[in-house]
Amino acid sequence: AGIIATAWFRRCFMTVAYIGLGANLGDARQAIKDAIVCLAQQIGVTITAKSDLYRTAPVESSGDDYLNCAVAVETSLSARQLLTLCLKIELHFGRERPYKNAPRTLDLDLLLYGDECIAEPDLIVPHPRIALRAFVLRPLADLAPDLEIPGVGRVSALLADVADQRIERVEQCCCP
Ligand code: PH2
Ligand code: MG
Ligand code: MG
Repeated sequence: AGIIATAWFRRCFMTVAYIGLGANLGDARQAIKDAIVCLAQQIGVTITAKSDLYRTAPVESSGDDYLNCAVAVETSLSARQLLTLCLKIELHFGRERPYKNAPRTLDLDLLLYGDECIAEPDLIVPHPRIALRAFVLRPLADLAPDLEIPGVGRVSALLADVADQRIERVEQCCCP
């Protein structure tokens, strides 16, 4: 009965979301690792999978190469609450926004929230540039290659279209 109740609870109250992590300022590798630990400690957020860690060329950005990865979470938070949490954690890790796409100590992007499509000025899900960026699609493919991004397409198929972007795996799973 416990197992059935738990399955029912998860189906009714939990959403699977995907969060992309990136950094190219300071100790990017440490910031990403620590941010995942920080996410995991939040009430209402369980990390269910982590992608490999990738070194990626800056896209419409400058500075050093980025490190990027992604995590799958199971959450009882709303998309809005999850976004607010991501922004709070970014600030905790010293995020500054001197100009658009500036190099950053930590970026946490809400990529997907269940199969929801949300279009509010400051909260767009699926992430608006999700299909254009290997640094998002490659880590997502580690987590869910067959995932159908609502209104966009299947992760594995989208990934084939960004094969020209420089990305290399640097670590098998970016967390302890
Ligand atoms: N994030 C951006 C802009 N460009 N390029 C790479 N390689 N990785 C990123 O995470 C990234 C970017 C805006 O958030
Ligand atoms: Mg971003
Ligand atoms: Mg961001």
